[in-house]
Amino acid sequence: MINSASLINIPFLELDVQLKELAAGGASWFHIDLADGHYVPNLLYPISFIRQIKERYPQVVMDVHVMVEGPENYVGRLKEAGADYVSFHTDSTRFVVRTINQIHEAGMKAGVILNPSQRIDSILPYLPFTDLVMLMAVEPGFAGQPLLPGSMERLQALGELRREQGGNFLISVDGGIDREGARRCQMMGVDVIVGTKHNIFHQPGGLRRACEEFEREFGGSQ
Ligand code: S6P
Ligand code: MG
Repeated sequence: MINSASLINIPFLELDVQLKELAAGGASWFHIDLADGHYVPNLLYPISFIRQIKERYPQVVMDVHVMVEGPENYVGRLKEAGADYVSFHTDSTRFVVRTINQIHEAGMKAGVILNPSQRIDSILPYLPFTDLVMLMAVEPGFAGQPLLPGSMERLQALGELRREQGGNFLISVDGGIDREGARRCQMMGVDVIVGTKHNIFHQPGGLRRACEEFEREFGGSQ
């Protein structure tokens, strides 16, 4: 599985140091949350942040989580900034397939995201088009939340849907997954776990060691 470290966990004044620790620990994806204050009641990261991180860590996959209304309006600028995966919420636009196509036309990978209140099978129409499905195991918008009950069962259902449909998209989970949860995720065939305070940040041995341990136990980058 891939550990996609959520940069929201890094205090701004410690960005330089903690990004180096992540890189030294082998983190190959960075998860970058964007929020517009409309889709969710929070404001997160200017697009220029992605560009600055990508310039310094060109080898790291920029896994951008777009929590905005009308994500189709941001595709061009995300491409310019160096985004690799652009994932958006299916209820944030009336044009889900069109937005996926725009992301692909810009040369990026497209992901669709399921909120805790959405049915798993609501994703069906998009499966032939998407590169990744991300399941929210917390409500979108804020860091610091516990895993929502039922999230593991929902991941299981998503894995089964992928098997039934013969899809080849990645399954990603954002929020609240601790090490034990990660073991269960691995058995369910989850591909990407967002790195949070539950698994890599705020761990007793430090950030670098937590990343190395994740790599050793769950290994493999895509
Ligand atoms: C939530 C956001 C998530 C969080 C991540 C880290 O809106 O999409 O990506 O940043 O879950 O949160 P924490 O506090 O659990 O480390
Ligand atoms: Mg996120």
